[in-house]
Amino acid sequence: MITMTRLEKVIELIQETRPQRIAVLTGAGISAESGVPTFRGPQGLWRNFRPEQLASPDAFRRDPKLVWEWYDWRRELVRKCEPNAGHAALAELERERPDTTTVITQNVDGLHPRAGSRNIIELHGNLYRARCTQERTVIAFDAPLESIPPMCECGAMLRPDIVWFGESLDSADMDRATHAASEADLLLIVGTSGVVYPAAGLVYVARGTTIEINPDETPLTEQCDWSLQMPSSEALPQLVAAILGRP
Ligand code: BV8
Repeated sequence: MITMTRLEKVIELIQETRPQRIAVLTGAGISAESGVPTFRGPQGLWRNFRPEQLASPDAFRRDPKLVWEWYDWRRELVRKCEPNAGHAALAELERERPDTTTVITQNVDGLHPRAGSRNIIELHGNLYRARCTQERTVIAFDAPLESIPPMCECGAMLRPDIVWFGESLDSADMDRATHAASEADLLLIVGTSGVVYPAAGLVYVARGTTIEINPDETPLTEQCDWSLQMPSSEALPQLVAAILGRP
């Protein structure tokens, strides 16, 4: 008796149910194989700093220079990374199904747009944007820092266009993400430890099939219909091929 692997069972389920509306919630794990450090775990970004120390309005008020140095370090690190087969598979899915594919990402690394995805909801902002602390205008921010902290033309300080702990997410983004997650026939939860809210809460509004892709178990695992404990760069190309009805 040859037992089907869990991945084969999931692929068979997708081939039978032929889900149309696909939403994907991604976290740092989808970028791990691109060389971008995750937050938690042995090599995580947080191993040296506690999130509150750097990714919070208090940290920025206390020491904007330190916070900007940390984000500048991350921008330069991510700039050297390339999207991987997982990002590419989601971009391919959207090319084939432009009206029914939504990527909801917690990541600020900009690898989804660099891979070609367009219908993206960046819940936590983006490393390559900055916001004026006075006028709240948002600018593309990709140049190496001339001065730390960088200043807006109006004379006020710029801050990273990132949602910090204790800051509310953009309500329009959360509404769009909640709509996409609840309307999806299939919600993929990829590379997230499922500890940060309100993003992790999107799994609980899903009404379609939920599949987690993560080598580790997370607090979301038992909430999902399926858990594929494997790297996303291996799983996503196979799941996208099944969704697109390819052999
Ligand atoms: C909010 C930007 C309303 C920064 C981030 C007390 C006071 C204030 C708030 C709270 C509080 N208690 C709880 C909260 C709510 C808080 C929260 O959830 N805290 C948690 C930690 C307990 N949330 C907030 O503050 C949010 N705002 O609630 O506003 C409010 C206002 C005031 C008071 C109360 C509420 C704002 C949350 C956004 C914070 N900003 N990022 C920056 O990036 O610099 S969150 C940060 O964590 C990142 O953005 C990241 O996206 C996010 C989640 O992490 P993950 O993406 O899941 O990454 P992680 O490393 O954890 O996991 C990676 C996973 O990948 C692992 O499971 C691993 O196994 C897996 N993996 C590894 N390799 C692979 C893989 N998977 C697949 N393939 C592989 N190859």
